[in-house]
Amino acid sequence: MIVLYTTERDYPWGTLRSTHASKTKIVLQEKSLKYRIENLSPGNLWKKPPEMLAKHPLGKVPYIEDGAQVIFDSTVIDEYLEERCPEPHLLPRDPIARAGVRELENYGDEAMLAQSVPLIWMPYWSEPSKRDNNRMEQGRDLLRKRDLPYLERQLKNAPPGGFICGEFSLADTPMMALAMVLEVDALAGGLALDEFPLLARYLENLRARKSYRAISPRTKVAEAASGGSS
Ligand SMILES: N[C@@H](CCC(=O)N[C@@H](CS)C(=O)NCC(=O)O)C(=O)O
Repeated sequence: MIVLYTTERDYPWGTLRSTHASKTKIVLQEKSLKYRIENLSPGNLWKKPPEMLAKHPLGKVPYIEDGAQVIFDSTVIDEYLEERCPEPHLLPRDPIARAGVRELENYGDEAMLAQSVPLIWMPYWSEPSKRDNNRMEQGRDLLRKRDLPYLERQLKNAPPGGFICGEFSLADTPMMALAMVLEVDALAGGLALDEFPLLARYLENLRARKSYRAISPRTKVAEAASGGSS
């Protein structure tokens, strides 16, 4: 069975999860792979204890164990899972379409999950009185001005299928994490999506997917600690 190392915690304002590990959880769910969660304390991401550094040289999550094999980095893990268990396909066969999926996946990861989204998401791991609201607003601004207009344009030109590259693919996995973050942020009166109608509908499509239940802020840690049938 695959073990997914991540960070998840229940709060009164929703269950929070590592955004990058959520990308991998979605792939495990979409492929109905059997897995269990090893839930690390969020403090380990700062302390980086030796047992964590032994598995991931940067002491980040996610990493997985597949038998004796340890694999780290959400994108690397997700492509590994795609190769190990190709059905259902999350990468198209056509090389150009495949490059398109990887571009969007990379944008989601490098621009959003590594830059704009943490400015909003990290403060939610603290009590409301300890949150840096200016920092959160900077993150929302970056989304509003750079990332969401780009996604709205991509959705306008996307092939039919309802997702960012047409059929559901690896490109949608960081957007699932975005859907999770914006769901929590909306409860706190966060970002309005009126200027981005295609994106608003797309995020609802993502939240309606069965796999989203495993990362939904409404799903408690204990309710999504394992999954899969094969
Ligand atoms: N490129 C890595 C990024 C992973 C990452 O930044 N994970 C965050 C949690 S969502 C983390 O571990 N942060 C701690 C740190 O940056 O040291 C991946 O895709 O897995």
